[in-house]
Amino acid sequence: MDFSLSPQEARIEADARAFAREVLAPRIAETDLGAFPFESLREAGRRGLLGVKIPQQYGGLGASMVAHCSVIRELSSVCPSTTVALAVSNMVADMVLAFGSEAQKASYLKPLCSGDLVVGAFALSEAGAGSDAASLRTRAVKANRGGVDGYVLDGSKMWITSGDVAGLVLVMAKTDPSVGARGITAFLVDKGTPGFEVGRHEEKLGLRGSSTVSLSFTDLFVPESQRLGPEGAGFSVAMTALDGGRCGIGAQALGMGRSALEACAKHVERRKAADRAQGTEQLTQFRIADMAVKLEAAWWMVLRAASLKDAGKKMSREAAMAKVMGSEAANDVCRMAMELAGAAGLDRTSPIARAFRDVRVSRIYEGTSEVQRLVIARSLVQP
Ligand code: COS
Repeated sequence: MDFSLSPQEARIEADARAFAREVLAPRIAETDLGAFPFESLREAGRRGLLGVKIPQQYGGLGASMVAHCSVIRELSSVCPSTTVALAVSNMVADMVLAFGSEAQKASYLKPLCSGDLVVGAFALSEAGAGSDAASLRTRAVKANRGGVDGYVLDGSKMWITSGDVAGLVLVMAKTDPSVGARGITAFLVDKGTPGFEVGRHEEKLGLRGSSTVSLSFTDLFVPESQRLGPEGAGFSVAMTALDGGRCGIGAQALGMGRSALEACAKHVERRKAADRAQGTEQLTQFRIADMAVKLEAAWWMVLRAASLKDAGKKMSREAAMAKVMGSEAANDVCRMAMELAGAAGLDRTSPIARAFRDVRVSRIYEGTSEVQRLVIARSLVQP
């Protein structure tokens, strides 16, 4: 088994590293204070990073899931806030590619990849439907407006990444509330559609530069041409998106873990106690080694899930495993880095403090650690 990157993947990873260094790094302070990274995302679009897996004919890089995860890890090791907006946008583009009609691909993929739509957003969660996503209550009712067949959406969503800035929102709504998950349908909703309203902005512990909002839809009409996939296929669209997304969150968390480890290693090299560098103490060395082992092991699991996706195989379980392992390893590493850095780690602007704050949500969003364990266990224990 060979998990080394292909020449194309290695080039894309190097390009992502250069983008992170040249574009993201100089803006970290303002992004961490809550400025949405419009300019960085625009530049990401110019470099193809908003459509890593999208074929070149539609404006993307036409690369693999392995390349996508490598990009996400590189970018999040510098600016996880920008990375989450970029990752969700890639996920929305992937769904348009996988489930969209030719007309939908033609109208949305190029503007998503170039950044003309700023980013895409994914609207599944609701106040009463987080982990139990199938219980969502947003309704989509068939209607004809001005001679055009379509649907009227009513309801609200919560915790929507980039929901206020996105030019396109992928919305899951119930077309048939009597049949649970099978009654959910996916819709492509353009920013500015009458009836679309942005609500509260969340004040988050970390990922401060990523915008997280609630959305509400009131008598919002979408023509039938905006339905993504058949009626009733929306839950499968959402779960397919999340299979890829979860693998990406593993990669994202590991990028943050890597930045915490690197900052911590630098700190213990410099820090002296009783005339000896902290990094020469065996206790410190063992901890640093444990941190590196956790990150490396989890990265191999991300690559395994990603390569299954590239081979066109089902990878829900492996994506869940990669997310549990990646996010929990990275949370452990950031906590251990905090402990080794002592008071230096408490500086709010230090890479260690930032990673410690930013990484926490990786165990929560795109399915909590508990949801991932449910997905894994269900694949092993049949009812
Ligand atoms: N890919 C494609 N289809 C899938 C799928 C997947 N990974 N997982 C489930 N489905 C399909 C099933 O095949 C089933 O279809 P049929 O009824 O036609 O057989 C349907 O979806 C319902 O599946 P299931 O019964 O497993 O759904 P549950 O309601 O039990 O939900 C969990 C399962 C908990 C896994 C799901 O609700 C979930 O992932 N919750 C977390 C949501 C989340 O991550 N939210 C974060 C939003 S983004 S921040």
